[in-house]
Amino acid sequence: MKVVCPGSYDPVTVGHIDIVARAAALFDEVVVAVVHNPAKTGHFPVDERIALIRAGLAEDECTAGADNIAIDDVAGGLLVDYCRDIGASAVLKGLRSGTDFAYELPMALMNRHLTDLETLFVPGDPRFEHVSSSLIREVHALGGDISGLVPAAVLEAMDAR
Ligand code: COD
Repeated sequence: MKVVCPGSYDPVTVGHIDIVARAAALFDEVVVAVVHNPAKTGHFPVDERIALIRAGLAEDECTAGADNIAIDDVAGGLLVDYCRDIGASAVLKGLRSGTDFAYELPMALMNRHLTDLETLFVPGDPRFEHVSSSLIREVHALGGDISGLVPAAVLEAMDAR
């Protein structure tokens, strides 16, 4: 069974890597889909986000060398159409809190309404409950220490900017 882990990944964090690692242990194929609006520039360009995900997966002991994880660039359009096109049966999302669930549930219901695409939720690791890409960007920009919360490659890329 093929599952998609969609997100902005701007940038990838240890919370994302944990969810992808757990997906890879459960499913035959995992596609990390970097979903973005081509009209908007994020913090990192999409090709760099993809390179950082690749580096982050290679750094992690659970995902290093895994041959069932692919990374894809999904520019615009509905997630349900992308999943149908690549033959994925479900999307998998990590939940940090009830707030995440409140944000995710309408999308899950809409996706099921549109094409019967199922959304599966896994509880995020409580060690990373406070970790989001936006907080990582903000804390780093203000000089805070984000080591241990992002792959080393991400820290290097953020320091270099
Ligand atoms: N622990 C566990 N899970 C985490 C953590 C953490 N520390 N950090 C993030 N996650 C999970 C998030 O809960 C989310 O499930 C996933 O990782 C990705 O997170 P982000 O922040 O990188 O990405 P988002 O939330 O900005 O991505 C939103 C999507 C791009 C997936 C969404 O907008 C989408 O599906 N868009 C496609 C267009 C579409 O079909 N729209 C209609 C939807 S009904």
